[in-house]
Amino acid sequence: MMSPPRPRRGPPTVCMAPARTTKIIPPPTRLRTRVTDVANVYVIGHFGIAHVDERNWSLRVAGMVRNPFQINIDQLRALPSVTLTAVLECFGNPLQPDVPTRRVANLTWRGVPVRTLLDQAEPEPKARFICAEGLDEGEFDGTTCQEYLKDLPLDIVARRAIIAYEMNGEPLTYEHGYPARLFTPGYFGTNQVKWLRKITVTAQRPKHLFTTRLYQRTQAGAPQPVPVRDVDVNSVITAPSQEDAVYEGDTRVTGWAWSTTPIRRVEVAVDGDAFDAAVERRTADEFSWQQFSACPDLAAGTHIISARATDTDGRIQPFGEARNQVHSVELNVRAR
Ligand SMILES: Nc1nc2c(c(=O)[nH]1)N[C@H]1C(S)=C(S)[C@@H](COP(=O)(O)O)O[C@H]1N2
Ligand SMILES: [Mo]
Repeated sequence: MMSPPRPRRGPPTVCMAPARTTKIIPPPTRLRTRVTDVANVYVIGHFGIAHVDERNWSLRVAGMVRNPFQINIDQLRALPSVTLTAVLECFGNPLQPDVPTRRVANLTWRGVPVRTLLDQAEPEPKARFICAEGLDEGEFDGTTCQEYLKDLPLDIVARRAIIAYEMNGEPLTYEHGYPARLFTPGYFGTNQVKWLRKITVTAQRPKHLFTTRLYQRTQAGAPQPVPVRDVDVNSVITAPSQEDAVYEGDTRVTGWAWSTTPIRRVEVAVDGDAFDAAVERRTADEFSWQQFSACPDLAAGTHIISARATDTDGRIQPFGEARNQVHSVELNVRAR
């Protein structure tokens, strides 16, 4: 049960409600449609869920710009919009780096390119980042914050980020960031700031719990931790699942694979014997997941089916102890 929103002090634009921890979402093996129903999308709010009154909402664009300004929701909706389909994936609990989460969805987003707003604001030549601020506030990991804050590289944001106000053709729900959120295709969920209120253009990364403390990762061979941005190469098998009745003979194995760059190969393995699956195509500037399929001939008995994706940058899913580790399903194949 969700308790009623608790009014916060200050402007009457937003109330914080506790995050609904009971939302039951299907396991990844049940995400069988290309576009995931909003009902099946995971929800993360570090401080809870913000309920925003759109009549008092505005988005401010400021910082190292020549023309700071703010717009209200009607002005935002009146601007030319784009629609795109892209993956939303949670990096996982920042305090548990090696636990696979498989909180992922593929959604259709509609919104205004951030570039449109930047063109109006005119960033100064030294600007390198945008800092996106959410209206939510509260405590996480023992630290009290006045806002959720993320910094993103200005060049990537100008190229592909949108101020999203619709998911799957409907206005965003409260849980997913109503009335508007930042969405940068190809980036992990932590960057997709919900309940967006401000974009500040800067030359440096701001220090904040959610910018320089949490959501940092040290990649193999790199000396310094880097912020969590590009999604990793990953895949899930969506059929068959363990609960399905599977009979000996040819069985169609399908699933979704995604990364920041397109997927170029998915190996499906039956009890460790790998072969190449067919993979849908994607261009470098689309960010939808891609379907893979294969038809192994399965004998009656127990089999482990797994899928391992490789992207066009040559990144391959690891076998174990990683958030994006190879996904496997155990099947009990029956005799006919
Ligand atoms: N304002 C705000 N935006 C946020 C968060 C948050 O706590 N506050 N959580 C982030 C994280 S970690 C994820 S994975 C995504 C989840 O988006 P969803 O709840 O719409 O699925 O929102 C991101 N944006
Ligand atoms: Mo997340």
